[in-house]
Amino acid sequence: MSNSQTPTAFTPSDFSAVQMRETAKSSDRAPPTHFDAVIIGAGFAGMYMLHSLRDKLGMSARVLEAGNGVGGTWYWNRYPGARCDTPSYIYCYTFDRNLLQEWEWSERYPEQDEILRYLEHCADRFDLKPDIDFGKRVNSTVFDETTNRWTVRTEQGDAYTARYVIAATGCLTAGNMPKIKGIDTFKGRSYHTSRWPHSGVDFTAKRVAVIGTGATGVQAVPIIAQQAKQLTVFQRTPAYCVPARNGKVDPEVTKARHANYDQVIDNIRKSFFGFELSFMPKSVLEATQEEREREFDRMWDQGGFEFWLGNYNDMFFDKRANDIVSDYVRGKIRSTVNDPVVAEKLIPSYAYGTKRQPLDTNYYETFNKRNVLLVDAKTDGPIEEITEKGIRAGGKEYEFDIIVYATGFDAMTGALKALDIKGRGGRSLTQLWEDGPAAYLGVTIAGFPNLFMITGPQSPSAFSNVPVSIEQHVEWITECIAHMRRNHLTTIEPTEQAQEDWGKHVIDLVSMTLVPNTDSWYMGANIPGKAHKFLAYIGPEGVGGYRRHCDEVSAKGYEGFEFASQGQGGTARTMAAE
Ligand code: NA7
Repeated sequence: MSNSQTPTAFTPSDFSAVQMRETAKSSDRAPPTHFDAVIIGAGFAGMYMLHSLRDKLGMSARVLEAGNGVGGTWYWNRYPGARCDTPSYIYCYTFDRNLLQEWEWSERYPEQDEILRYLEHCADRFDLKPDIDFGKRVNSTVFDETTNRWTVRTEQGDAYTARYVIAATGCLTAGNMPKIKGIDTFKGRSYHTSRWPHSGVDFTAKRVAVIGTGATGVQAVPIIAQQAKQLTVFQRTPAYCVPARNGKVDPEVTKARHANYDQVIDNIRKSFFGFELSFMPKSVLEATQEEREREFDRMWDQGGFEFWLGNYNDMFFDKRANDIVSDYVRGKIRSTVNDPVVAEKLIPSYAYGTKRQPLDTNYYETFNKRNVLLVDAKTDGPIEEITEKGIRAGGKEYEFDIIVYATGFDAMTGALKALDIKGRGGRSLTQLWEDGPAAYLGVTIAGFPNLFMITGPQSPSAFSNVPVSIEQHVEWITECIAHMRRNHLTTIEPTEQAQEDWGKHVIDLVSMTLVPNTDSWYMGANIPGKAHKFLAYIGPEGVGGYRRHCDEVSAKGYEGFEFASQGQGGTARTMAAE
């Protein structure tokens, strides 16, 4: 792969063109090519989907991938400090016990390049690459009701037809480049963390701005601050960070986990969020102050998501309980940041845990460095415009050589909308989802036959350890397609009623928590104009309960779905059971 094909610095309004440079290859229109299934995306999800359909069901399948390599998220997000916040031993495939035994992770939280090496290894091990077309960005996905086939087209001019389309496009794929006045006028270099140059960026002796303090900004800021002459962090909403406490994995621990992987897998599959964590079976309001402090300190010292997903069981539900947890983290920020004025700017006011928990390594400490400045939208004034020389905020112009946009994603729906999906009667998914997504079980959509989403909206997806949810969806979809093939069924789609009921269930459940009260990407609130609607699923028993529910749906002959079979006499539509 030549550097000319990799993302580079760019004019921000040219963001989509940057994504395109990655894929700019042949533009000749090729004749349609037919497969049983087209899978879009070659990350964790697309790779396992290909392996399942091709090697378990013997189907012809083709993966279309915009990048020039496998890895999805881990192919694109190469910014300084990029690493997974899930412990490595459970951020991997579990479907192949030999693969689990073969691979040894070096750190508690794997770095981007280690995950990418792992996925490369998996692609080679399962011989996936011959069935992946790289450098193909899908821009049209249309269902033909006369043939019951999908036609999938790419920006490169290719056309594929398939009985099934599986969108393995990821939850956090479509980068959010904010529409800030003057954004193209900046004469220095601009980068978005989700499209980082493969050759890296040298910050030495540079004046650098980072816009955004979500999980990405929190990882990047301490690393950039080590190199840059001057780093200015533009914060719109402060984050509650918990220490990652990353480190090398003790070989004895790895050995013990390898000896016990069946139990680990069982634990994560049945768990609430796909981790070996569960809430404490107690209200924080019932605990004595001494007991709380002891538990909070224990989780804080342990590091990682336990403080978020293994805390007292009323933290997500009761504002008074949440206040106690929030105050503990606020206290930690105050005691870490030397300048009390800066510390107050870094302290969030919303309920702890209702935005994605960033894990940090020296994030708050970085604001004690002399070369680091925090510009807070609330107290110093919001960003007004990007100028030729830098950024104007709160009436003051700050000058930079480099601006890094750590401004996140059009989460959950952005990548799906980019496929320009049209179902029965030419119905556009983008239009249908104007008021927010609707998807039965988060896997399928009424009026879009044989279209499946892996970790789609209204499934646990980004509110879980994603590989666990990916494997569950891939296995459920594989079994569903196997069922159709055994029963000579041509199409499957959910009924409008089932979809509506599921959507109501999703909203009813999340409404019991504090999550909808906070503006976050979980709620679609980070993108101007996007509908405010919860985009994931938090069930009464989480990932484990959701898995059981999906299995019950299939065991009841795919309850809520409608099948059609195409015989000689035309199409018969049934609520089929095996
Ligand atoms: P996030 O979590 O969406 O964070 C993006 C950050 O950028 C956040 O602090 C935003 O503030 C800020 N932002 C976004 N637009 C603007 C504008 N226009 N002006 C100023 N600041 C802005 O994305 P990440 O990449 O950090 O993390 C995404 C996920 O990737 C993460 O949760 C993990 O699951 C992996 P806001 O909070 O919206 O006020």
